[in-house]
Amino acid sequence: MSMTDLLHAEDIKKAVGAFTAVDSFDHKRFFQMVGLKKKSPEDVKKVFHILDKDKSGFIEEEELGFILKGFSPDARDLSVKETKMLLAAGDKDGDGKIGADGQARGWWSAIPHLSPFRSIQHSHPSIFIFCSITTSLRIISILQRGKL
Ligand SMILES: [Ca+2]
Repeated sequence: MSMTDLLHAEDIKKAVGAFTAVDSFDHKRFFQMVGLKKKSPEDVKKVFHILDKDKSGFIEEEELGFILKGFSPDARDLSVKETKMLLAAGDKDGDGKIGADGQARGWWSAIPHLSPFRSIQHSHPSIFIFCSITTSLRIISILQRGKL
């Protein structure tokens, strides 16, 4: 699977073109421009796996430097400064790499429907409603027993 199977080539071109100047990279704007914001969590994971060149399950610092090339082969590499900032934004547990799920939330938080709660609401509305109701009932029963 290639990036253009998931995202529009025209969006990729525009997004990559917007950050050609060194140190101008803004990951939130980039992910939005490239169309990730409109994608399902499954598709975002597919994009993640394309960027994970060595298939380690993580996007390590070396891979982050070439992230733009993952979208478009003729794009520039990120500067050391941009790479560090991008890593800091996505690496919430400080292990020096970005994971596909929880650890990527710093990045994906730029994509509102991908926050964990919203993603359940989005992909499994009935489960979401069920969980909301059971949680509410539990809170009510705790309150009734005066344990809160
Ligand atoms: Ca990797």
